[in-house]
Amino acid sequence: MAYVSTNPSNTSDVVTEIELGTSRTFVDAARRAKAAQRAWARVPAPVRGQVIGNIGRLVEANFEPLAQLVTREIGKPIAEARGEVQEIVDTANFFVGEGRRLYGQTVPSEMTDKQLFTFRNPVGVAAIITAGNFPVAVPSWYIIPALLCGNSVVWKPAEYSAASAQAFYDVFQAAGIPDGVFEIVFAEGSETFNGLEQALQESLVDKVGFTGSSEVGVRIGELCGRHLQTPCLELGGKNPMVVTEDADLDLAVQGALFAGFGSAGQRCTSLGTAIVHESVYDEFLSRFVEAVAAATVGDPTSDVLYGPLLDEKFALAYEKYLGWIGEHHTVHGPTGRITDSSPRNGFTGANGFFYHPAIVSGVRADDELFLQETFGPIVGVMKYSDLDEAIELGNKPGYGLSCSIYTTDPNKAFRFRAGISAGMVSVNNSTSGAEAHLPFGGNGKSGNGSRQSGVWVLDQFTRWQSMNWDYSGKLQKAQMDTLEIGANLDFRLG
Ligand code: UN1
Repeated sequence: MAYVSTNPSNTSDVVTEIELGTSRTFVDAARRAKAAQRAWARVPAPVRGQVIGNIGRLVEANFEPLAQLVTREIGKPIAEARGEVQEIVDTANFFVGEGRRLYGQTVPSEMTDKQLFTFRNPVGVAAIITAGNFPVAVPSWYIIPALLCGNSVVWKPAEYSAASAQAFYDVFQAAGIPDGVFEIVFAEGSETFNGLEQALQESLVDKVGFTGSSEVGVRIGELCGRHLQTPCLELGGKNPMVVTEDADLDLAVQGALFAGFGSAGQRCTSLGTAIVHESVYDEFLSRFVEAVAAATVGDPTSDVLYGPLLDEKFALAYEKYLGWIGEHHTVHGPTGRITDSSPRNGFTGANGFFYHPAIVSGVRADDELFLQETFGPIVGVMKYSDLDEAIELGNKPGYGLSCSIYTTDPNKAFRFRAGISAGMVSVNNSTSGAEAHLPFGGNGKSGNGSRQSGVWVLDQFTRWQSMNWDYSGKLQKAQMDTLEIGANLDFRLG
């Protein structure tokens, strides 16, 4: 079946046409990956690190075309697309060094003439399934460490970012990865799921990495659980931003603007609800509304706050979320698609999936709008009166990816950090903006506690193996043949 990936800023611009595979295509790729993995694992880690270094250099050499392609295919503003490509380079740079570390330990034994060791072993074949809102950065968070650790990878990117995925794949292949070690498969969700199920049954996949919706994450978690596997799940978010009574409001508004509307609110780390202290609520709200009204929306190849939604599928889902706006809410400005009959000041876009930014105030804790992820340019605003209440509200939707607090009081910042369930906490910063070497991941509906990036992701793509080596020349039994040193435990001072 053919799939046509179009430019969401101008739907008559066809970016690429691809052939979608079936579950069989997926299983075949997993089989090739399985066959290639052992030889790859035997390549010394520092040499695998060199390949990762080459990937970093190749991405740098192809930086601008890759960023432009991301902008053309999913409508991400070019400045953010460049940031995204930079994130691949940052990840590669980090893992070059890890190729020379990938440390195990030497551990003392309780017996003489015996030594204990630990080693990190690759897991095997990693099946990586990613979304298209970060079509190249997020895949790199999985694929680079997976390869570095000696795994082979089968990657199923989102169809609607197929051209960006193919470009990413081609650049990686140019770095000298042996045949079969990195496979790409284009397929729809249901075919992928069936293929994954079969591949797990045939022991062709040893680890699953998935970035996408909580709903699909649950299904993948169930499937992996049946095969005694723990997937690395990076799911949705309903990320709160708390603005305290002592916050620098200009800073908070700037942060809310970027967190809520950057990438048209389509990051899993996007701001969901601003929870604002009652004493600064009106002031924050009016400044926020003003800032959003003044922002430029439109052509993502230029300097805009945001461009179109990723694809038609996302536009339709977003329209459903807009339906959650109720009578008790106040909506500041028009909502829905930007058209000739619903224009926006300073709009620079054309015929694409462009939507008005929506600020909805008067949000309540039992609103769908408060409880569910609303992937798109919409931010809820609500009031709180004491910090414990704000923390409780922040946790209530049951996600736990990222969050933010704007405050000038360290006491509040640390109380918030300890109370909030999110995997990432920003203080005086946007809810988005993870750096490539800090743990990234969520809890609750945002994930199963797995963490990507930095040294933390090594635990996803390796398994610890322990070794003990007795060179005493006799059988020494652990716990039984250990040396004992006597002590006078009845000894007391005075
Ligand atoms: C995602 O939306 O899946 O911190 C990841 C950020 C980005 C990553 C978001 N660097 O917002």
